[in-house]
Amino acid sequence: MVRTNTFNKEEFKKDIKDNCKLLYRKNIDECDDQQKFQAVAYSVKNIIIDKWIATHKEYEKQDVKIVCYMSMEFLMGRALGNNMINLMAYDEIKEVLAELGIDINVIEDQEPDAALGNGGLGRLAACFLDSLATLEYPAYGCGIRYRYGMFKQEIKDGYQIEVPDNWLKDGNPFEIKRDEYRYEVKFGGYVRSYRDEKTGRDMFVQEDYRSVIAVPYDLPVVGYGNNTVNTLRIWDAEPVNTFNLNSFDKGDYQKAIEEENLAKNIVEVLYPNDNHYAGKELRLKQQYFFVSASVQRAVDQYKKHHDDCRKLYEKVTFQLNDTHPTVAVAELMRILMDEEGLEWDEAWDVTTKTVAYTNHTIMSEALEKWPLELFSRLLPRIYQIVEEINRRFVEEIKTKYPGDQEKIRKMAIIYDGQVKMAHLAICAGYSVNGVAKLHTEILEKQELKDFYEMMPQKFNNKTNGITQRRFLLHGNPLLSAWITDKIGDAWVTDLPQLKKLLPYVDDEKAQQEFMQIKRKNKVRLAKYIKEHNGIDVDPDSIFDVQVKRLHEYKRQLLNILHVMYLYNELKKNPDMDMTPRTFIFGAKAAAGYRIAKLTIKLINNVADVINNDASINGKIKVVFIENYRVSNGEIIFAAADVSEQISTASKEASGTGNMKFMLNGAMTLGTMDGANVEIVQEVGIENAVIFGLSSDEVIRYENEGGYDPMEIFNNDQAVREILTELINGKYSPEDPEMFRDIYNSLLSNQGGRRADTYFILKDFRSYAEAQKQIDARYKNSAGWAKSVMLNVANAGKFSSDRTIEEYVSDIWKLKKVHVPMN
Ligand code: AZC
Repeated sequence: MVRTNTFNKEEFKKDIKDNCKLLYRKNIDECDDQQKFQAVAYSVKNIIIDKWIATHKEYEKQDVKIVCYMSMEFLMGRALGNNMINLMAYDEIKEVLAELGIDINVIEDQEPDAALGNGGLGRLAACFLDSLATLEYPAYGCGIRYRYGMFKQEIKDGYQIEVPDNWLKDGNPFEIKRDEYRYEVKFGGYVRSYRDEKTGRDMFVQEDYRSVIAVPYDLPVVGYGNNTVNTLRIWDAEPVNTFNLNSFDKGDYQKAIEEENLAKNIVEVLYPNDNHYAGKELRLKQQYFFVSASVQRAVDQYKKHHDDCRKLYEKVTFQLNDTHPTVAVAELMRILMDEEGLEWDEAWDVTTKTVAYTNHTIMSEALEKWPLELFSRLLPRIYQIVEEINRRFVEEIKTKYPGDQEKIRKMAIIYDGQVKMAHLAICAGYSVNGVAKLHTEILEKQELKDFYEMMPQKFNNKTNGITQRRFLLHGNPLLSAWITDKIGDAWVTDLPQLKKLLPYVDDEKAQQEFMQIKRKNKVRLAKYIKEHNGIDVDPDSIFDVQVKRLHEYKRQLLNILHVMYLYNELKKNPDMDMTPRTFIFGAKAAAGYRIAKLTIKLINNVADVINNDASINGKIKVVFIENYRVSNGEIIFAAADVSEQISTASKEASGTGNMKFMLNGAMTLGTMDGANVEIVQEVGIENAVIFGLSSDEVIRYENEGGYDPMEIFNNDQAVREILTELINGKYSPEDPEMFRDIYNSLLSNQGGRRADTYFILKDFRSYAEAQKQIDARYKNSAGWAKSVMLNVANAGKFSSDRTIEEYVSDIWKLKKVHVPMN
């Protein structure tokens, strides 16, 4: 397939100028930067729109099967640059803007990140959409149009402050409101049942409910160099009838107010928890809201061309991104039975061929379990259906394992006064997948063992991936150009082509070119850090980076404890031979996650002390980058030498940041966890630095009730020293007790929680050794260059294009649709 664009520079220039007039009644020179961004974005949308129309015409014409990727989160980042890239018009548009005296980077920086997600799970959804459109597969992303996305993080006095992310403030030029696809979503009330005398069927009607209207906004998802433009459909909420508020109909006054509030609240804000379930009523409302609207829409779309809902699965599949959209199972059953008149068995047959589930974590605190009281009050009809699904499932378990109460306790959907969403998703889904080999193995052997034994055919692995269009082509233009110069540009849609770089890894000139590019990217990041943090960092130091959500299992604490240790070593031995190192952190902590926020404060306080100690000659610098997100992430990945992937083995389901670093030529310093295992397999163990307990060892310790960190404390003087520094005021002279909770979490059991739950002290020495190895390896500059080039050359597997092809052939069974343009 030939990927091309049909870009006309002069037309485009005129279009931008016209937009300035149409939108702002101004000439282009009178517009401010935000207005210029809007004008440019509308011009780009103008190119997209014909393709978007053509794509959906073609889907209808060919009556294709479509995947609905159902997700509470889509962490899209900025759209403008990505759309320009995928239209293959980036350089041309950059030129047009230059001719108008406009700097493309300034324009791109005007766009707020669409941060409708927390971390890996939401960003994965965004990468998947990019790959689906590029590979010409029919797909919808289905989600929520949060008025406020992931909060903006400010660091004040070392503390994280959460600032609301008003991302829609200036309007979103790419979105289109689809008023014609409005759906009512009902909450609460009760279910009235009666027998329909004509048909003899039992009927169920929800009464005395409160409802909202779901209104979709569509965002284009542009395929790379083709005519495919898929849709991310995110739902906004509107009150059923605002008019009631002004009426004198006092009887409805209360209801009208309640519905007005429901509409206002339901899509107000993204819950800022990553890998953690908070169990809030509003969250369940959000889930049912977008799921109900999406499923209603999918069924209506199907009925446009088909009259037999028993074959719905031939035309649509719902992929559940974690358990968050799992009410889709019961909602689809409800629509098929209560509205389309199918019998239970018929509806169940359709549902279990339509819904598939992806698990993204084994962390027990992330498992969604809704209290029966809440669930049945909010969703009375849905609850009835879940009860019946559970009743039948328990019968099945009894038949398969007669007399085994334990199986029922462990597998039932409803148990102990709770609805267990993962059990519902597994019971109803036709596919259950993990997101990396190791993760899927742990699911099968441990976490979901009983389910795997009962229905092994459902289980499969889909190792995650990332899109090289954003994380290399857009984020790292220098390296992209270099690669294309060496091997051509086929890698943009076929990442394993990077293997063609192998002949260059021993070539001295190529190594130098590669490291020069890395250095330029480090200078770019250094500039960003200077502008945003006011800290000078040395581009010739090793950039050692850990950017990801802040979570205890990801062990940012291990990293900063090691920095404290290294600092002590350096103080004791000022002539210590080490390459200067810049430790770079970036992480948001959930607003209510106390120990995570305290860890941010610790990192910043350690940074303060070390960065201001002139006696170490700038050999160590510590930087905490404020408000880590997709857009500055692109700059960070491109500049990294060392990629810190140091989660406690078995805890990180996959990780995807690890892949972004690898693709940009950083060395992984990591544990054998998640996709790190597969990264090492691809690049060779000698081109990564691996340390720490294995997942088997961690699981064994956990089954034995932990280990004794006091033994390490008592025997390892250097460890004792840094731990003591947590409570002697070295890093918090104004309040020596400040970090007491971190100290305690490492050394004492607390209310059912084991001391050092995440084996930080257990892995400390092994980590420190690994860090030493990094220093030694970096000293050999040719060896280092070769290793990081090998990382790039072997990153092919980690394209989300590969992941999507696997989902398509094993789970979704979609056909490619080539969209013609006339
Ligand atoms: C994350 C996993 O923690 C991460 O390892 C994985 O790469 C990512 O999903 C994408 O699969 N999980 C989450 O963000 N959240 C939950 C609830 O699992």
